[in-house]
Amino acid sequence: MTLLSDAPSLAQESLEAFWMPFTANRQFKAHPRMLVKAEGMYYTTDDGRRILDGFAGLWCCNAGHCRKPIVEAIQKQAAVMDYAPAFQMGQPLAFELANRIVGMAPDPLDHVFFCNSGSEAVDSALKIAIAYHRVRGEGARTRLIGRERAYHGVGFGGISVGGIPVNRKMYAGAMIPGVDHLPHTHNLEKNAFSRGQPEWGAQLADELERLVALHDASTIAAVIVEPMAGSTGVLIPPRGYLERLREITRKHGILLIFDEVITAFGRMGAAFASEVYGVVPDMITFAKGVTSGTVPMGGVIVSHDVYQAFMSGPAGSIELFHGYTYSAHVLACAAGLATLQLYEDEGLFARAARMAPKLEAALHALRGSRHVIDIRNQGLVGAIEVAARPGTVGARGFDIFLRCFEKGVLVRQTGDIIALAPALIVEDSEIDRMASTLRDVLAGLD
Ligand code: PXG
Repeated sequence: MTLLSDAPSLAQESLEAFWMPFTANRQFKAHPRMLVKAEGMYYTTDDGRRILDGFAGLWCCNAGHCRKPIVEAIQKQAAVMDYAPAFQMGQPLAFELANRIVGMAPDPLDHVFFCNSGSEAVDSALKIAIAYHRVRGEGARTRLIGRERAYHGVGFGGISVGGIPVNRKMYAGAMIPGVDHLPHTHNLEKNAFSRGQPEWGAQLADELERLVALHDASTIAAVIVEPMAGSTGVLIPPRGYLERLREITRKHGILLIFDEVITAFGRMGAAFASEVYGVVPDMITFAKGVTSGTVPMGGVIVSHDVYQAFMSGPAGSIELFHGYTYSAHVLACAAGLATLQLYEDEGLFARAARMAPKLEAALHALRGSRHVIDIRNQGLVGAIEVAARPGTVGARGFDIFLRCFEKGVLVRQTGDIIALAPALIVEDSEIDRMASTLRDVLAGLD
C-alpha cells in the first residue's frame, strides 16, 4: 500500500484533470500547495514542510487532525459494516448519534435529520420549513428570508438565501423564487475593532418587520441566518440582534433557522452558538465539526413541534419525501460518535472558551499593523480585515494567505479578510505563532 505521505510529488500534467472547488485552478496548478499528512495542529506538505493549521482544515477539524479514537472508530466500523440503506432500514449508530446530538442541543430541539454536508443540511432545512407549514395547512408560506453576505453552501436553496454576490451572479436566473434578504450587519464605522459582540446594530433585525409588512407573514416560511457569519469574513452578531430576530419570527409564526455548520461543536466555546447567544431557533443545521471533518456528515436538528407536525398521516406512510443515499452513513456515524466522545473526554468546548481571550489578545495586538482596518473575534474565531488595493479587491488578502503559507501557517482568505479558526486543542504558543506570522507578513506587504 502506498501511503499518501510516501507518494512522490505529482508532475505538473497530473494536476490537470481535477477541477478544484473554489480555487484559482491555474494559479494553483502553476504553484501547487500539496498536503500529504496531518497530525494534531499540523499538516505536512509533499516537500516535507510542517504547516501549522490555523483554520482546522476548513472550519471542521475541531478535535485536531488524525485523533486516534476517531481514526480507530472509522477503521473498525469499515470492517464490520460498510454501508446500510438509510431508507426503510436502520442501523444502531444512527439512532445513537441522533440521541447524543439531541442531548447536546437546546430544548426543545429533539430530532435530527442526517445528510452529508452543510449545503445539504441547508437545503434540507429549507424544504422541511416549507413542508412544515404545508402539513399544518399553511401551504402559502413558501417564502424564505436570508441575509446579505450569508453563506449557506452551494445548493440552489443555499445560494438563493445566501448573500455572497460572486456565488450567485452566474446562476441569477436559476435561483429559487420567493426569496428576500435582510441587510448584513457589517459596519466598520460603528463597530471596527470590536472584541466579541459589537454594540451597534441590533436594530438591523427590525428590517424583518419591513419584509413581513411587504410580503405578509402568511407567505413567509422561514428566516435563515448564520448566528456568526463565518465564510463572508467573520461577522459577529451585534448585541441584541439575534434576540430580536427570534422575537419577530415568533410573533409572525415564521420558523427561525440557525445555520451552525461552522459554529456548532465548540467553535464558539459551547456545543452550539445558540447556547452562547441564549437564543433558541426552531432548527439548527450542522456539519463539519460533528465528525471533526473526518467523514462527510451534516444534519438538521428540528424542534419537537416541527417533527410532530409531520407525524399525522396514515401510520404506514412516509412522512417526509426527502433523504440521501448516504443519510446517516455508518462510517460518518462511527466517526461522529467517537468525535463527540472525544470532545467530552477532553472538555474541548470549555477549552475553546478558555483559549478565546488568548486569541482575542493576540489578534487585537495586530491593530496598527500596515493596512489593517478591522480586527474582530469571538470564541475560537478571529478575523483581520485589510484595506483592498485600489481596483483589485482580494489581491492583498490572497498575498497574505500565500505568504503565511510560505512561512508555515495556514490561514483562510476571503477577499481582503484573513480568518483564523484553529482546532480546539490549540496551544498558547501556536496562537502566538499565528499572530507573529501575520505581523511579519503584514509588515512586509505592499
Ligand atoms: N452553511 C455554512 C454556514 C457554512 O459555513 C455551508 C453551509 C456549506 O457546507 P458544505 O459542507 O456544503 O461546504 C458552510 C460551509 C470558508 C469556508 O473559508 C466556509 C465553508 C466551506 C468552505 C470554506 O469560510 N462553509
